[in-house]
Amino acid sequence: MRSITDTSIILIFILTSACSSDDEMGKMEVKKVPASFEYSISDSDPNVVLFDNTTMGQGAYTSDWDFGLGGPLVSDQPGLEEVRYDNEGTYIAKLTVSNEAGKTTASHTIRVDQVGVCPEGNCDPGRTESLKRSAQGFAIGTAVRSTRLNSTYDEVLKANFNNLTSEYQMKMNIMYPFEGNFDFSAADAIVNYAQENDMNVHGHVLIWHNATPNWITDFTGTDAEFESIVKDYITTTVTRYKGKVKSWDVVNEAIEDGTNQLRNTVFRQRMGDDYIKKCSRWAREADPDVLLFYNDYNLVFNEGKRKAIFALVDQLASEGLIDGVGAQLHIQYNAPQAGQIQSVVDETVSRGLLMHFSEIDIRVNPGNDITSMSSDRAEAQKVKYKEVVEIYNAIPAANKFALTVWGIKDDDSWLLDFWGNPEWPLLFDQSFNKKSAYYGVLEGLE
Ligand code: 9MR
Repeated sequence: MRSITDTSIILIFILTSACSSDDEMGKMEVKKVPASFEYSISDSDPNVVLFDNTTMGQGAYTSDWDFGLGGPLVSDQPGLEEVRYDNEGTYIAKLTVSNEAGKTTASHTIRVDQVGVCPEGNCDPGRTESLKRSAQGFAIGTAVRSTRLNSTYDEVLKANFNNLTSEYQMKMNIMYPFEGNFDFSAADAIVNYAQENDMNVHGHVLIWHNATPNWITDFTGTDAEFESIVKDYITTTVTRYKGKVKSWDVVNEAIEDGTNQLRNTVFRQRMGDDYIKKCSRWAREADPDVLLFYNDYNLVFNEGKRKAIFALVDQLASEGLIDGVGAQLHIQYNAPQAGQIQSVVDETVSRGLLMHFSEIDIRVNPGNDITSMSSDRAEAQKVKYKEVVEIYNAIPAANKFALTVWGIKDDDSWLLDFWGNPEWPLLFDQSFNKKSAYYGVLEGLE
């Protein structure tokens, strides 16, 4: 027989041990939460890191960042943390996770070189600058030919460009050389290359008086038959590249220098003054998602022509038939002045349209007074490239589209044949070396 006292002691013992084991269980449940995070480099800015807090824990805890830049701790917010590392160096980024059980910390080493943040902290000394990685929120383009997508071109293209314009093979004389016979072989090669390498294609150009096949210029049928052929050509072409070509120049250079009137092309003669609207509408119908551009030259030098072009743009815009304006920018080391380029930008931006600097090259020998590239001209060209790019970079984000250089290396430029002067207008010399001009573009992108 147990006495009351014995029973009480046993009860007290049971209760005490029950209580103490509850306490211990409670303590065991609240564990430290192991901190963890990952990071990636922004696609649009090589100096920006995106931090992703991947910590998984139960109960209440807080996460605080130390990005290694010397500032105060930053409490974690939903979504990714975006941090810019402007200067070369090594930084330790830390995430500290705290709860009532204590703190844990995870860290990663962020290394930054002259190109930007190094992938996985690995700054390969062979890493080089890249135009496309330096451009923030818009594409960097160049003109290409299907026969120049290989070997060294391939390396330079992949490293620097993400928007391709066909220099001549997506024009009507090449894509529709004979009645009833389309030839998309070269265009396909360019579009396929772009797709394989994650680049946009800017379609250039559906209608241009200088690239019209003879059978169209000399067409002897009725105007109605002519129009139906052009409609079929535009519909077939735009439909073929639907989802693969991001944007099209619909009509190129429709305004004539001097008169500043609508150029009297066979298209105008056969289809009427509103032929550009008709062509734009057919393109829109074939691919409602494709961006439609009007593209021309001398907008910067010639104010009268600029006014005529923007009057045309307004007509197209009033019917929703245009998304952007292409200013070619075949310019010189000493002209135009920044204000003239800015005027074209202002006209475009005030209309809420996209701005494409679509065919940039900068001549250094317009007066034919040099026989080899001089260091003075190289520097002046660099300064002009930088100026052009800075003007572009300052455009509001919503109006940015792409900067396109008209070719890769100097000796490939159309300007050599066109003017007959020795000329060095592009970003790479004939051996694919980066010129001062290249670094002017990079500096302009900063
Ligand atoms: O640079 C292009 C040259 O290789 C072609 O032979 C020519 C005709 O197709 O077109 C040149 O590019 C032009 C562009 O399409 C429109 N603006 C003027 C460019 C230089 O002529």
